[in-house]
Amino acid sequence: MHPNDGNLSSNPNAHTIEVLQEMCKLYDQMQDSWRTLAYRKAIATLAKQKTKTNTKEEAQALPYIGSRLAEKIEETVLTNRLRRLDSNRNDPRDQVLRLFQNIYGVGLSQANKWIQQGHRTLDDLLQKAKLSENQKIGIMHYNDFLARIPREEVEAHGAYVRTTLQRIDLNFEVIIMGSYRRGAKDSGDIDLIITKKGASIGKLGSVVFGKLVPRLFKEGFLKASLATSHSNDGTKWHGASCLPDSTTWRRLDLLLVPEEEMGAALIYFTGNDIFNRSIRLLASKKGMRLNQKGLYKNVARGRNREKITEGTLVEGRSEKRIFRILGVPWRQPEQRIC
Ligand code: DCP
Ligand code: MG
Ligand code: MN
Repeated sequence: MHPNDGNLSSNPNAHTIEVLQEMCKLYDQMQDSWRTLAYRKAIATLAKQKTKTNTKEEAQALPYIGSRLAEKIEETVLTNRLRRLDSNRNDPRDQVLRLFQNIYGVGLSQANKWIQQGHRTLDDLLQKAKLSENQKIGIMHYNDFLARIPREEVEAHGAYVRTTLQRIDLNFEVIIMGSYRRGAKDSGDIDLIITKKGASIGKLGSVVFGKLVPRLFKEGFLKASLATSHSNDGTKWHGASCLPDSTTWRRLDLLLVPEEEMGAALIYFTGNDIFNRSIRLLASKKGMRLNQKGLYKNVARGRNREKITEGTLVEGRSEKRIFRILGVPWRQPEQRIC
């Protein structure tokens, strides 16, 4: 789960969760996806407790918490910190690695490459490294993109896009998704679904890419497009936006969704990513497949669950019906944290 989903400050395990979240981030940056997932599940479990979890035994009795993690929870409660975290924080190489990996769009291998080339600071990179346009923007707006976006500001970006879009066509809708829809008090970026009743993906694309995006750039609201390798299927736009009275650039993601795919898109773009992984796994165990466009049946799968045929569409339109067909009790977005 994300630490800012729901209201964590009132949680009896708030401090423990904060420390575990830091550990989780370290493992994520080391691309240790197994430990990252284990930590995230444990964090979500702790966040649901009504009382403080103090001992190893108490922790281990909870779902998704094994003995090693239970020991770490006890250590955190007793010492207010984790030794493992301290040693990692003080290692200069890890500090540079973290600095570089916190550049938007930069992962472990790119960060390591720069370190091997002898770079140690953001200035080194700007002056000496060969950078892509995306990387330059990520470095120039390093602090902007790392900062959390208050809920009201997420709303203001959504409203800005909506107003501009509805001046082009009143029947367009803009829905704020991601951690915002899960009720988070602040978000890492702004995720918007753009849709219109009866409009095909081609029609949506021609309005959004042909009119909306150029207009938003001209007005100075959009500042940059940030291409990613998986964004060029004509349904997504990634970039940066900035409110008229501000100088802080925010990350903005647009997802174009035709009406008949709305339910599947709502599930996908609400997340969180862990929830998506588990609901997709459940679909695959039932011989179905869930992606951001729909729920499919009669999907032939091979030995390793890899799909052999696409299957036939069962449901795409309605979020609730997808849950029902999968046999998953309805969960409010606020509850979709693991
Ligand atoms: N998503 C996913 N798998 C990913 C990335 C995203 O399923 N690898 C889905 C679930 C996310 C949603 O897309 O909730 C939006 O992605 P974000 O990266 O914007 O994540 P959130 O909005 O959930 O959190 P944040 O506040 O950090 O933006
Ligand atoms: Mg988001
Ligand atoms: Mn996003």
